[in-house]
Amino acid sequence: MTAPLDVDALVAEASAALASAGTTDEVRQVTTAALGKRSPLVAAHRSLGGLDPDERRALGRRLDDARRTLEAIADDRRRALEAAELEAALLAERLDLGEELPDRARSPLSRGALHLVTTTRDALEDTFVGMGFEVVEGPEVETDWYNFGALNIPPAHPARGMWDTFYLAVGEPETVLLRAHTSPVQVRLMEAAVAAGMSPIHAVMPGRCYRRDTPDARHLPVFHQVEGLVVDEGITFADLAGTIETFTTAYFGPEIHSRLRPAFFPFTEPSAEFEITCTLCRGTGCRTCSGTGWIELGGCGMVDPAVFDAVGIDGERWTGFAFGFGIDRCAQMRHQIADMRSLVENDVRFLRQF
Ligand code: FA5
Repeated sequence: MTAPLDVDALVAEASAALASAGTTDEVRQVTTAALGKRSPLVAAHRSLGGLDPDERRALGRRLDDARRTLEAIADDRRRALEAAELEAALLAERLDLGEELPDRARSPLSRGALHLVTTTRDALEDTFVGMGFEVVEGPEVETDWYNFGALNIPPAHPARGMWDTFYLAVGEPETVLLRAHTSPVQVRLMEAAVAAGMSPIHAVMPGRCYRRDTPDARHLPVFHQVEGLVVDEGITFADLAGTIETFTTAYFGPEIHSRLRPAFFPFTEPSAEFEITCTLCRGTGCRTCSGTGWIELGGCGMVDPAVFDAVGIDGERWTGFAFGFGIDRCAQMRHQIADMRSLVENDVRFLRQF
């Protein structure tokens, strides 16, 4: 007969061991020692058969209670240790790159923004799309034919002096160039329409242009234009004037007026210069408008029959108008920028205003 088991002492001892267990592994070891197959508790259970029924029932109940108590304590301790172990692992694996960086690098990033010329181009496209035009683009590196020849400006024609052109050292001299205006895109568009069996054209063609112009308050050597072309049956000069007026008020607001002044372009006849009220002085005259109160935005006119001939359109049946004006000039007028060179100096203090 073995000495009777002191159940209370066993429970007290095992709970103290569980309370001081520092890892889930230790909890497992203590639990196995107190409740496992070779534990005094299980041995006591096995010896229950040798007791009389009353003693057997009483001790059996105490042994079961002790097991339940210890299991509950072990569970709580295991859960608490698991949570602590997880937290420690997360802390150890955390990568905080920012802590090593100087303050400036940790401050919120300032977001970039689109350049004023880009947002102006977008707004102009939106205005024209709203008026029923589609948007088309063409190449910046052009041939003499598209930039000049097809536009009724043959080699050595005096009108070439209107566009001081950059030529590329490719092929025969002066045959490949950086386009000096967006008008070559009208030629490409009309050729494509003819190739597709000819149907009406209502398009605007925005893009970058290049000229050997000295930078000043109203000129840059690299600038942007938007070309417009309408070809249909029965188009007249009144349609052109109406389109220019509708565009001016839609884009600049009702207080800005437009006017057309007779001009010359080899590819339109009649031709006009398209001017708007100077937005800097509201028409009274200032340095930017050279004291005239008006700023030239672009040129326009009825498509010259010679251009229709060059692309193979029947000028007896179809008529059309074209216009071309500066996008940078538009941005300048819309935002009252005294000097166009500010647009390309990349001073963020200036650019951030828009
Ligand atoms: C032309 O380039 C013609 N292709 C416009 C045209 C198209 C006329 C269709 C008739 C029919 P012009 O050289 O005047 O025209 O230039 C038109 C506009 O482009 C100018 O009024 C101005 O707003 C802008 N522009 C011209 N050169 C510069 C420059 N160096 N810097 C900034 N803007 C410029």
